[in-house]
Amino acid sequence: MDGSDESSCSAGSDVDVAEAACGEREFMCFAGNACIPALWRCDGEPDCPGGSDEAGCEVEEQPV
Ligand SMILES: [Ca+2]
Repeated sequence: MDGSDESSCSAGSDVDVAEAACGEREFMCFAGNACIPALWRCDGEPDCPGGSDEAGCEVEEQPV
């Protein structure tokens, strides 16, 4: 390794993240890099791959 594998990673990450991230009113799924409207989070229906939009909710988890 001569560090060349890192050359395109860290530089300008702030801009890249902002560009790739979801909007302020959107929630980014943990899997699939998918964005869903924030209102869809914790609405009781899985919208993200794997249902990660429901997994991070602070509401009571359903037993089943
Ligand atoms: Ca949902």
